[in-house]
Amino acid sequence: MTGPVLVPILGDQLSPALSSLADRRPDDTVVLMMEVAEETTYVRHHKAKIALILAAMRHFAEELRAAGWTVDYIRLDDPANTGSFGGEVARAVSRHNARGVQMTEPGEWRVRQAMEQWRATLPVRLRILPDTRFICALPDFFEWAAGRKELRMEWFYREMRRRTGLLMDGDKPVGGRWNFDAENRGGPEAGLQPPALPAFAPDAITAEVLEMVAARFDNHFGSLDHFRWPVTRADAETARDAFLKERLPLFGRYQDAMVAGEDFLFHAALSSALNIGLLDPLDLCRRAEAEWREGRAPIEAVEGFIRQIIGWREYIRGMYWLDMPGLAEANGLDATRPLPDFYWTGETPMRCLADCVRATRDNAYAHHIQRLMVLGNFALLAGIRPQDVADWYLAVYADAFEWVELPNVAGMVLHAEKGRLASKPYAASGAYINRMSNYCGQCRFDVKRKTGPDACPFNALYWHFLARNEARLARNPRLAQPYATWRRMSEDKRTEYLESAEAFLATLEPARAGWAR
Ligand code: FAD
Ligand code: DLZ
Ligand code: SF4
Repeated sequence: MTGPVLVPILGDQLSPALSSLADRRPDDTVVLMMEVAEETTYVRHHKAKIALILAAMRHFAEELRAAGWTVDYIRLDDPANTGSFGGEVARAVSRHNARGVQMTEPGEWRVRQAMEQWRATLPVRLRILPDTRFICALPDFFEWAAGRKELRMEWFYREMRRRTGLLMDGDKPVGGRWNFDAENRGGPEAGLQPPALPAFAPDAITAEVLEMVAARFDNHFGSLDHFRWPVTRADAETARDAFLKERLPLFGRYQDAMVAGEDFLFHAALSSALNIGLLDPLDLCRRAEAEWREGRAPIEAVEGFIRQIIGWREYIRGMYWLDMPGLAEANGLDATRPLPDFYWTGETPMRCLADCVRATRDNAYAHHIQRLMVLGNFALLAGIRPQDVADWYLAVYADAFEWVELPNVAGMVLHAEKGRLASKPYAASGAYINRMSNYCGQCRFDVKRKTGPDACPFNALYWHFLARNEARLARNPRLAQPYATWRRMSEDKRTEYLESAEAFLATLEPARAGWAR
């Protein structure tokens, strides 16, 4: 074959600096972009997630064409579309008489496995290059992890600070501390008024995608009425600049707060733009650092934000590739309950959960503490099957790709890997949610009551969780105090907690089949 080199670019690889383009010349390359049924339905993604990715892909194709690249763009409704990456790459190789295929490694294990199979079937060589948009290359992460007994994020994060020089004074952290987390625990103070997110009116390309998604994916979860995500690099940069100016200064203080009806608070809402390649993580961190150096944002906000990106985001990605494929099957706490239906409908008298599901349905977004301490905490305490929970998170969030979703769900939230990512499960009773939110005042349950039909269900579920996992968790030093409290309770009190939790669990309706897959 004597034609050009084919460079397939996936829906979360929308960066002009992609490694697969770095050594290519436009006159000897065809870029292939593919809208394929398999990717739109391997879980039944939120409508807004599909719209985001397809609209961003179509805009990126235009961006590449304007820069001189030849782009072969396959649309979902093309009658010849085979519906899979593999089928479309094979068709394109033959259509262009391509002499080779060159790609940046994909973000998901599933796709990587499929690509390895293509090597046997494609008539030309397939070259797979590392994804250099991440700050820590995978071999470096594996080297960091090798031989360590405990793979704690905090140690990795310090390495990344040293390596990037972010918030460093020579070899010392600025302000004399690595971590300002203790200053980041502000609750929902009355009158908290976060600035609105910038709104991007759909242009003709986005409007066409929204119409197609509404018609074709009508039976998928979620609403398109509030579609707000940036789908071009220019809009993502506008969203970034608005965050740095208007919300970053208070990001740290209210990072863990939850306010009913305030869906974004002071969070960045930039994860989808980062994950699909419209923003560069290191560039974003350098801009955040500049806000602190120029006195426009306090250190606890900027350090907290940078930690999420060079710390958590990079660490989570490394852990995914380190622990796959076992991570997808992990169920260290033997949780077997099916996902309750209210995760899809939002129909539950528990105000906190109802508001988090409502926000998820409206925006394909919930902020971190809603995902971790409300939706995730409930799944942990109620013993929901990790694979059901992971499918739900993968389907419902605009920023969800398995490399970032799965370690957060299975590792952080469900303790399915028995503490590899978190030294203790993030289990909490209603008191935590009450402290960090204004949900409980609007709830039919009483957060102060411990048992009975009017008591906040999180309270009895918390003890039920600890009791049923005693053999697995009681030796964890970080749980010594709650287990000591449990053992000090009278037999009657313990029975009351367990019976109250059982009575509540018996009311949960399992999700109707077919929502996620
Ligand atoms: P901010 O709160 O403003 O944080 C800034 C950035 O830090 C985010 O944009 C994100 O890139 C990064 N970040 C923060 N926390 C994490 C984390 N734990 N892991 C990785 N990156 C992080 N994030 C995703 O991008 N995709 C997911 O599918 C996803 N699933 C999650 C599932 C669960 C159960 C939990 C607890 C967290 C999950 N997260 C996921 C992490 C986090 O909740 C989101 O990144 C964040 O809510 C995105 O909103 P934001 O941009 O406003 O983030
Ligand atoms: C999530 C998604 C969706 C919904 N649709 C497409 C698509 O049609 N074409 C495409 O290239 N990518 C899509 N994606 C993103 C892919 O699922 C993602 O690139 C892989 O999972 C690898 O991370
Ligand atoms: Fe949630 Fe319990 Fe508070 Fe109701 S009382 S909002 S269920 S934590």
